[in-house]
Amino acid sequence: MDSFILHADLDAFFASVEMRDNPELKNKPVIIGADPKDGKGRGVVSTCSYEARKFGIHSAMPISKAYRLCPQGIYLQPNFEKYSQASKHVMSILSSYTDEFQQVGMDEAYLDVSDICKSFKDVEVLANRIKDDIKTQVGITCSIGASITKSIAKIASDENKPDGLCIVPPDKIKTFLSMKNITRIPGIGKKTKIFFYKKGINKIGDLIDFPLHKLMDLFGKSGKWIWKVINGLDKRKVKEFHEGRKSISKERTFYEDTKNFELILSKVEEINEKIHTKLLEKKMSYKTIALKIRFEDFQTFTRSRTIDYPICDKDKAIKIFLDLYKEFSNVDKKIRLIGIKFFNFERTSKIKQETIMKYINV
Ligand code: TTP
Ligand code: MG
Repeated sequence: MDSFILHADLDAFFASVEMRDNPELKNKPVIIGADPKDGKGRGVVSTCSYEARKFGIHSAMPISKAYRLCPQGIYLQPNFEKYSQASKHVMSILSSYTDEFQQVGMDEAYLDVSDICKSFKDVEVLANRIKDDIKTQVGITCSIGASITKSIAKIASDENKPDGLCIVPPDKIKTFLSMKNITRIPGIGKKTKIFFYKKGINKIGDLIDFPLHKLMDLFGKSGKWIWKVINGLDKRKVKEFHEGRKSISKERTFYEDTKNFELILSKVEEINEKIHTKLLEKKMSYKTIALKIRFEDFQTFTRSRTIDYPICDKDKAIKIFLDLYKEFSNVDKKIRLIGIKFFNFERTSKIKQETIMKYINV
């Protein structure tokens, strides 16, 4: 069975946040980076708006060169605190759709949505919903690529930027790749590309039908990787990432807003189960459980309860959750998102565990 993988990448990220916060900057060439000091500044461009890109400006370009290309541009120094907040907000939206979520850097993430989608039509609906969520809740746009592997999803997210969506089903992968430069294959950097150019290979299409052994003869390990990417056989998994947290929470945005209690409960049970597997693995207990609920009109509530002693018990957790949920059970609105969170952790010490085990064995 093929997987359905999404890759989301924010558009002109730092510049988009600045444009969101200052509408006067909209549709203008905005350049984020070092101070240009009337063309004498040192340092580089971090990123720039799509309007600025029309002047030939791009990330990592010396700011003095950017200034020469577009002296009328609006030059701003980066405000990392603000970008970090926007990034966290985006990542919390993305990870609310599935556990199979992997953040890469500040503005990119992969999602394996095989559990939620059964066809590429479903993938399209979901991707548009995610794009809308980010637009309305964070106020910036992202581009999404979707396919059956991480590498093709990543190449696809770049295809229709900004605010793009590009879906590449397995039978379209070769056509999609054929006219693209060889450097679009993840891992084939600027240095390796010279090696390919020397052999007369420029576009992916130049080697698209090469059998594995020929690619390996020509390019060794890189050849094998290229063959896997081209043939949709890059099996790298979307990795979860939860290390070093003070809390563990999971949320689910429903595919469609719902009032169906059984569905809501089954989602909560599913995420509750997953969190407990992790907590048991890490030998962690918690004292506080919180519920998060968002209705169709985006009204969002959280409620929590702290108990006197640390536990790690999924049935008790559900009981407490349902108790907290009671307050909302008569609200006549559909639910968009449901979440559960655990914090106030204590490490379940080895000694304590052994004692418990002895007690149970008696
Ligand atoms: P990118 O996703 O590479 O670029 P972007 O989001 O600005 O534009 P695009 O629409 O093409 O995706 O990088 C994300 C952010 O990381 C970017 O907004 C600024 C920062 N960055 C730098 O500071 N220096 C760099 O050289 C690059 C590439 C990015
Ligand atoms: Mg980006």
